[in-house]
Amino acid sequence: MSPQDQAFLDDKPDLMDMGDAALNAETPAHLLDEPVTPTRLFFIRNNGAMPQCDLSPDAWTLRIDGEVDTPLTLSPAELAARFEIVTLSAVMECAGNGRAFFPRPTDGAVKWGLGAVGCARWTGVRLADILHEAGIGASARYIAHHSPDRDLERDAEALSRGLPLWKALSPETLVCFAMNGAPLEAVHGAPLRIVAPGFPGSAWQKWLAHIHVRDREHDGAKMTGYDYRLPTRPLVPGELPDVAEMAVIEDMPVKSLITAPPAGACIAAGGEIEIRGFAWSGHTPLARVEISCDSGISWRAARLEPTHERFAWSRFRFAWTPRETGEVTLVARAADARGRAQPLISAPWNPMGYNNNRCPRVTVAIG
Ligand SMILES: Nc1nc2c(c(=O)[nH]1)N[C@H]1C(S)=C(S)[C@@H](COP(=O)(O)O)O[C@H]1N2
Ligand SMILES: [Mo]
Repeated sequence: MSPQDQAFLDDKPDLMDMGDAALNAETPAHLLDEPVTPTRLFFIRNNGAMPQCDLSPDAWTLRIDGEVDTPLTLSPAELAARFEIVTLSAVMECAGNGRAFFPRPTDGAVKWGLGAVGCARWTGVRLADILHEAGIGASARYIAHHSPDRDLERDAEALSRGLPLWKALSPETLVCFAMNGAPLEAVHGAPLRIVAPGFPGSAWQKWLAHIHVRDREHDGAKMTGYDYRLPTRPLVPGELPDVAEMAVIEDMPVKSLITAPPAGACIAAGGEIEIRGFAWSGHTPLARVEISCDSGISWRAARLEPTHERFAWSRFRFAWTPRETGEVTLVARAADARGRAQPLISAPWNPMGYNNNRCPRVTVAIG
């Protein structure tokens, strides 16, 4: 990490440095105990070096070109003045969250545990409104995003991802300028970033400077090969399929997180405690959460608090009175409206270790 990266981290003492060459830091699970994750606790994931240019809104423009009728160049102030301003709550999760829990090792530099996820309030304008203003060409299929952050090893963009046109035009997809009611911080993509609820965090392009509308899937940095892609057929763990058998991740799986009690807590037998946390899913709505207080042998339904926002996470609560002393492993299991539940051991192995939505567990001591 550069001294500049270190200074950003020093500002966020609760985050855990992942020890990567770029700035990557996750949130301890027990600190994710609020419906809206405070920005000081929100994980940071950089693929390369922080941009070295001026990130103030006054110094910034967003260029929209490619398969459009009228290329546009707009400042953040013009965006906010010209289009309807929208605020929504949404979970952002890195596709690599949970990578550390694949039983067989995967590639992918950052071995995220549980905390490369958060739920924030995002404010911006709809990407669809901007694209309609530019006039979407008949040949448009995909949009490509470009930013000034650079790769740490090669003279190249660090990350240039994009969205299929259907997602670019969905009402929840934003060009965002504020997070939790304040202008975006530098580490979270100031002054403009993509918000693409339901897609992995990698699609939430930070420091967005250029949108190029294309007639085919984007092939920018970390769009091709094994990056942010899953196999289209089941693999034997360790197997490296042909890259033609890999497809871009366009949806996040159902998942949950236990935020209380914290792992390692000592709890008195006979007293009631609350097991709680959050559950969420991608484009298929969340349906239910179950809790096991015996390592996954028996399960009971948790109370799920309704959320009025489609892509926010939902609080679950479960009252529990431990009777016997000893070590106990608590497990949560969420399922989506298509009946797909979190796997107990691991999600299917894949080369880069994406989308491991295995059931979260915390082990506590009953005394
Ligand atoms: N320009 C740019 N955008 C980016 C990245 C990046 O390295 N460069 N990382 C992506 C990834 S992989 C994730 S998970 C999210 C993390 O956003 P955050 O750092 O605000 O939590 O940003 C995405 N947007
Ligand atoms: Mo990510």
